[in-house]
Amino acid sequence: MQGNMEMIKAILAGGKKVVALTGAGISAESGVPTFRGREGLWKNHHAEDLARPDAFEAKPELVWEFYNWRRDLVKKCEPNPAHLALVELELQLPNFLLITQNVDGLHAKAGSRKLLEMHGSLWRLKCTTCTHAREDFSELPELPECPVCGHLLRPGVVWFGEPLVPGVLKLAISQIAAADVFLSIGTSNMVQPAASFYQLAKDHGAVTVEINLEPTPNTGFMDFALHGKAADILPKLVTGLSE
Ligand code: BJW
Ligand code: ZN
Repeated sequence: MQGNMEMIKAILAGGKKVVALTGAGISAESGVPTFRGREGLWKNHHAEDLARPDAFEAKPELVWEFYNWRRDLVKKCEPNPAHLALVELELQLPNFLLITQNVDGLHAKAGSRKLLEMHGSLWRLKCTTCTHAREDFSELPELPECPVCGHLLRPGVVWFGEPLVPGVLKLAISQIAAADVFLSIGTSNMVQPAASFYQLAKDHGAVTVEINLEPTPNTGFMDFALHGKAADILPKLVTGLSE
C-alpha cells in the first residue's frame, strides 16, 4: 500500500509502542553524505571498502584519514527537521525507541534520549589491544595511540563482519518484537541485521511504515511507504499527533 499520511498519523497516535529505525538518509539534509551511491565515494574509495577490519589492518593510516575527515565534516553539521521530529515523537508517545544505524551523533545532538546507536559512534574511540574506550570530540592525530597501553586506537564503530556491541542486538530485537508500529526511515536496507528488523516487527503484528527518497528492497513488504525527504515528511507526520 502506498502512503496515506492521515492514516499513518492515526496509527502512530494509537500505537502503544513505536520503534523507529533510521539510516544515513535522515542526516542527508544536514549535509552528511549517505553511505552508498555516489555520495559514498571518498578519494575514489567506496566507504564500504574502508569500513571493514581488514582495511584497517592493511592500511590504518588510510582508514583513520577517512574517519578523521568524516569527524571534521560531521562536527560542522546540525540536526535537521527530521531529527527534531523524532525528538518530538519521543516526547509525545509514552513508549518509543529510536534505533539508529548512524554513527554521526546527530540524533543525540537533536535531543533524542531513548536512543540505541547500533553501529557505534564516530565520537567513540577504542583500543585495538586493551579495554580502553572513550568518547572524544577533539581533533585526533593521524594514528591515535592508546593512553593506557600505547597501541593503536580505532573508531568505536561496527565494521562489516563484526558483531554488534553485546546487548545491543538483544535489546533491539526485544523492543522490535514488542512494537505496535515500526518506522524505517532513510535506510537502503542493504545491511544486516537492520535490514531484517521490519520482518521481525511484522511477524509480531506491527504496522510497518517506510520513509525514503526512493523504494528499497523492503518497500513491497511494508504496510505503508512514503517517498520523499525525511526532513519534509517526518515533521508533517508528527505535527498535531496528540490532538
Ligand atoms: C533519504 C534521503 C532523504 C537519501 N530522506 N531518505 C546476512 C545475510 C547477508 C550478509 C550478512 C548477514 N548478516 C550479516 C551479514 C554481513 C554484513 C552485511 O549485512 N553485509 C551486506 C552488505 C550484505 N553485516 C555485518 O557484517 C554486521 N555484523 C553482523 O551481522 O555480525 C554478525 C556476527 C556475529 C558474531 C561474530 C561475528 C559477526 C555489521 C554491519 C555493520 C555495518 N557498518 C556500517 C559502517 C559503520 C561505521 C561507519 O559509518 O563508518 O554501517 S556499513 C554502513 O551501512 C553503515 C550504515 O549504518 C549501514 C547502513 O547504511 P544506510 O544507513 O542504510 O545508508 P545507505 O547510504 O545505504 O542508504 C541511505 C538511504 O537513504 C537510501 O535508501 C536513500 O534513498 C535514502 N535517502 N536521502 C530520506 N533526504
Ligand atoms: Zn590500549
